Amino acid sequence: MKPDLSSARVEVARLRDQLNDFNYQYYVLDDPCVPDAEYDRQLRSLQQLEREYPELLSNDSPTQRVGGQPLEGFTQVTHEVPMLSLDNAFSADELLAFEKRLQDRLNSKITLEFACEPKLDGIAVSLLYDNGVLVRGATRGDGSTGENITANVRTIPSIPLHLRGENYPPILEVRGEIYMPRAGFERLNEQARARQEKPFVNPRNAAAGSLRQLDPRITATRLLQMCCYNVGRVEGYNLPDTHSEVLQLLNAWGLRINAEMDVVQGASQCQQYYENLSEKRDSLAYDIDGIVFKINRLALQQRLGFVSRAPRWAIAYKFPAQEEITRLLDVEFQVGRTGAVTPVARLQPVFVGGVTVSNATLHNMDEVERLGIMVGDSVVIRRAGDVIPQIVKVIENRRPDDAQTIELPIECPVCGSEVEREEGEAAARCSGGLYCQAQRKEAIKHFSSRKALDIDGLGDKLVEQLVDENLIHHAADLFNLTLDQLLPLERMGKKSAENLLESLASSRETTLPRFLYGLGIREVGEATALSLARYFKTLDALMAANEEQLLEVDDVGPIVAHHIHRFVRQPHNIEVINSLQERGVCWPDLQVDAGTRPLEGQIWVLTGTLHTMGRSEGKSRLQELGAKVAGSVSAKTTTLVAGEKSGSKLNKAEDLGIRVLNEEEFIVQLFKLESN
Ligand code: 5U1
Repeated sequence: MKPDLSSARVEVARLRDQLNDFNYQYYVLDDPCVPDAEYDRQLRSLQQLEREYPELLSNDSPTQRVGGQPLEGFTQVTHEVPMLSLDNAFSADELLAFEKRLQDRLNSKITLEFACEPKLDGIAVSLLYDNGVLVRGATRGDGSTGENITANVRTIPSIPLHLRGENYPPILEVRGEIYMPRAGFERLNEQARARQEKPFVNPRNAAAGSLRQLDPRITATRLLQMCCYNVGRVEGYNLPDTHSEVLQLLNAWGLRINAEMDVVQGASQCQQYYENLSEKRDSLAYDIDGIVFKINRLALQQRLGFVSRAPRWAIAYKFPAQEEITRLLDVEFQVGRTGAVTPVARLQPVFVGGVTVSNATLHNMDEVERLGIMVGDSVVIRRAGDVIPQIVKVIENRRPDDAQTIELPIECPVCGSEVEREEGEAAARCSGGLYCQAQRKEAIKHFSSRKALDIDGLGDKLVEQLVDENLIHHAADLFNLTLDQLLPLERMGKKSAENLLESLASSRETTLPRFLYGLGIREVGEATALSLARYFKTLDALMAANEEQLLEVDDVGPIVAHHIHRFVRQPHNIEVINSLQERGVCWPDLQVDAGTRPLEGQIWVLTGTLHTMGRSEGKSRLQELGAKVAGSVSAKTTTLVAGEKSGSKLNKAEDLGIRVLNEEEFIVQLFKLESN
């Protein structure tokens, strides 16, 4: 039954307060208090009432985030108080020099107090609240004039349309950074790739592109966030004495501030903060490019004032750049274990993200084409976190006249066999199989790797030497090596040679899943090897299976079945498998009882550091219980185990409403399941 107007008004106010509280808990405090379904139910009730009583509609209602029509263009906004930029420091010495400049200017040697927080790699914006209502959102622009992006900022859930509480200033203009968390960036690029569109180069560009949309409905689909770091203008209100207290106040009014914000004494503690955050950087849910240090006392800030467009009282201590420009000197083609011929960029060495980079993979010829890259080009390379360096784009207007096109070789650069490219496949492959020395080396490296036979002391360089010296041709030859053969090798002492022979002897005893994985069959990773072993229980049964029988196995589709079937029928593979067994490689029989696999059908993901057992042990114990363990979180994930320093996977799981266990909860679960 339709309520009367006055009870509708009360209910509308109650629902708005409730929904604003939920939003605040979720987006500003990162502490969700109700399931998404509850939020949706209340939002729908509010929408229903606002439809029934349009006179109760208001612009700051949580139902009104996404506006109607696309804009024709952005109008200009003048910043009454200019939006400043920051001076930079790039070393501990420059930080000390900053402290000294401040002390000299203040004519005092007292230890200065600094507020510190990460410098987010996003877009600086200003938000204007008039009597608590968000009336304007603007980009920084040149600091004096920016663009009016109100319709777009309204779609960002961590930006309140109305300030919380009652005790806010009649006029408040806050500044901060709008950024795209890494999980949102990955999701956006996955979608772009699925639509064959060009992905964004980095989260910052993705955030900028999202804010420049004329249609706010598009912005609303992008995962954006805002963290506030300063007050531009305030009227009718006395701010507290310190910057850190101002931030707490902003937070109480419903604005998001950075959770890493801290207050420290003197440059030495600033340096400590910088180092701690450098270590934490990769595990944060968002990109940062440095730390901002600000004199905490506002009175001191005022005494120090500004030089040109930057305050004297603040500095951005930058991390080593993650993007740099360098030149593509050459492209070489490397041959991998499965014969894939990969173009590798040889670069003019460049210091980026804290290391010198001189190589980057170009993945395949599709990528070469997508980038439109030529030898001699100036390129932007990016190294974020532990991720391998990527060439993100070519600076076309710097292309030299003698730039050369990159061509896929017709013959394998290692063995001279024909290079083939199957239809629908991005990779080109050397057709030489185990005749190709490069493929043989990679196959042996894979066979001895940690997840396969785990042969201690047999590094990549040693495998290469052994193959180059013709001491081994395939994996089985490893088990015939003698001390006399090893001792003359480069950098091989007697002790290392003896240790290697010992670890070879002990690695003979393995498990069927490890052995199958170690064979290096195309598309057979750890999980598939485990499923195959569980299904067939013996190697003979697997080798005798036809493609139809292989398709019965979990994880095995037609392509994988085809690769396995082909592999176990090739005479040289049969020969290697037989020799390995003749030379003592063995495993215990597998007797897996279906009753002991309570996690059958579930998909788990492990992330962060697990102190008690490590991820690899956690993974195999889950697999023993029947779970599939995946590397990334998707809507199909059943449970995420989040160890210490969990980053974007945790955020994504939370966004998708997936069950998350911490390390302790995970161990309790494991014990329970294993003891059943
Ligand atoms: N975290 C943070 N980023 N950031 C950027 N604080 C901060 N402060 C800024 C800027 C431009 O400027 C104020 C010092 C005015």
